[in-house]
Amino acid sequence: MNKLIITCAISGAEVTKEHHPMVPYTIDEVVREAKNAYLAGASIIHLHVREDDGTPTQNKARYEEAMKAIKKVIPDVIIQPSTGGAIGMSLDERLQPIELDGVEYATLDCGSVNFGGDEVFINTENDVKYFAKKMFEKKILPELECFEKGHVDSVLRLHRRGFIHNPLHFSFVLGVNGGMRGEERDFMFLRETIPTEATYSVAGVGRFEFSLAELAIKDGGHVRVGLEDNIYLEKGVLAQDNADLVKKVVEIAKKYNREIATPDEARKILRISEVGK
Ligand code: KMH
Ligand code: ZN
Repeated sequence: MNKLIITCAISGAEVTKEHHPMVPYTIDEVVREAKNAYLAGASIIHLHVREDDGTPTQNKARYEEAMKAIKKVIPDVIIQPSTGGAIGMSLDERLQPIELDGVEYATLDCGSVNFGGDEVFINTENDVKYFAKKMFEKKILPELECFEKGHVDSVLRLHRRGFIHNPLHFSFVLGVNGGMRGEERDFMFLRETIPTEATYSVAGVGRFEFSLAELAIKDGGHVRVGLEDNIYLEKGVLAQDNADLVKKVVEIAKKYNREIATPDEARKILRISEVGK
């Protein structure tokens, strides 16, 4: 089977140090979490940045500082900045990190979803087209984040109409409060919908993190874990840090004889060199 790409979502915008003390805020903490996740087996770091006090920001200069600091210690890692940012940010605020030189990959959120309580993460069809165009122009691979089946269908429609381009790499983000659950049947429904030449990764939120990871590993898909999505190794047992979550995925992968992709192998699997052509 193909090698397994592990993405680590080290920081997020919603989880805080009150939830888990290893959620990184400062640049030093971001580097620590990225480096340890990489050493544990992650080839991609999904990155949100914060001010030192923990406030989420999409500030370009802050991203630049974080990305340079990460690359200094792990130069070959793929850094995937978030263009989702935090709820309530404007589109251009969210897009700031893709203006930086050297960005090869970024998230593209493919539809709106309730985020629990009164919160709605808004991504209209025109927003998706706008983000996709910007990323295509900059030859940045969009990770097509889909929180439910309608988002997948919408991507396929926009792809047929020429607004979203090959290569297609989906991320099924399941288990968000207000979104689609992450049971096996939910995973299968999405997985069977995407074209055979497309690649995909799963990001299970909360208790769905490792059950979905196992399904994807068995199926030849890829996996995202990290404190952004889940803070527990198992019920009631906090992970020590991001690397701890990555290590658990590596253990599951061994069971199914999936070798772990290096960043360069991940670039090939995702066909990053074909982006923008
Ligand atoms: N923080 C969420 C509102 C992404 O990174 O693209 C959006 C999010 C998705 O985390
Ligand atoms: Zn994110």
